[in-house]
Amino acid sequence: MARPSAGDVRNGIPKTMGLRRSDRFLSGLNAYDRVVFVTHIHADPDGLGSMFGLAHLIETLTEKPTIITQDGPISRAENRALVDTLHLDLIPIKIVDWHKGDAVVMVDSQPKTGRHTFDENVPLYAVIDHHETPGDLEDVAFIDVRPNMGATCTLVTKYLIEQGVTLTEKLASSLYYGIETEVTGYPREATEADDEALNYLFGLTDKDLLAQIRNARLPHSHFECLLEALQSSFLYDRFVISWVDDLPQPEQAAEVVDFMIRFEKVDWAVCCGIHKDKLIISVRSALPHAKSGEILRSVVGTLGNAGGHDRRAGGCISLAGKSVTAIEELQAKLRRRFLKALNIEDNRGRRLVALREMLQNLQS
Ligand SMILES: [Mn+2]
Repeated sequence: MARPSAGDVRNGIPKTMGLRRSDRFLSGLNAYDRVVFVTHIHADPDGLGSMFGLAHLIETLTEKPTIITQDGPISRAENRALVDTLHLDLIPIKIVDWHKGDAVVMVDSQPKTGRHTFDENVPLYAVIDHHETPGDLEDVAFIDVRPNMGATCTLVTKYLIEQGVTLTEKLASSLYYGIETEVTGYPREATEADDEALNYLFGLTDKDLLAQIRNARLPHSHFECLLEALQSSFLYDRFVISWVDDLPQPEQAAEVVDFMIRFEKVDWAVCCGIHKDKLIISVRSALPHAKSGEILRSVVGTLGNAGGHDRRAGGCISLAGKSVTAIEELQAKLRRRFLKALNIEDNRGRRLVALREMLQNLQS
């Protein structure tokens, strides 16, 4: 039998007592006047779909108003397309006027993991997530954290099915895309529950809209960033590390590693890049049970924050200074720590594209 989740234990109500999680989630809201949804900085489709799905659940079954917030910019082209084509109404978290009667619901993230810019002292009613990265769940009344699920949107879809709520095309498309983006890649980080949710949602989606989101048009900076990453990539055994000096958008580090992990000669891809006063790190692995999140957390250590899943992880480090030496030292430190964590000999590495070839390309 599956181990009970933190939610079951903390609330002292085993599932066998018949109260479904979605019932407990909804009944706990009685004490509040309004529901405010928050997700991690630079929201992704899983966070957006989860907020949108739960807001629909609450608005259908209760009289409570809901607001969906946005923490920091959403810049990845597909994620922008999701917000724009579905006309998601997002309130910048900076302008949220927190009320005493607010039930704050955090999805696809956990408190005090360095992934939020709003006041850490704002009390949370619920945390609904699937990350392995432990957050501070003290004093959170409702907890449903299931790291065995591929997506938070899967949990939300289950709540909606349990409560018999009818989905709009727009909502089904957003939940579907939220799950799809979390379980792509190989090996898949998906369970039967994710596939059941995808199956359920598929017939309800707007396929043209999904195609429009998946094939979102890319900005010039996307190609510049990829070129810089390719030219700076070094291989160490089956590990490739790429550097981008100036990441125009923080999510581009993830786009680089999504691309690099397809390389047949590597099992690990890391991209580090500087965005404003932060060093952004993104990791992908092509190995099953790779524990990328844990590895990245050990590599970053006290330098910053990190977390993630088995195959995918992300982190960031606040830069004290942006001098070339300071950044080079940090780069060297991270590279050494990655190689150590992955048990790869720290030799000189070799360039993915030889310098001579780069120069020849420029001359021809
Ligand atoms: Mn997620």
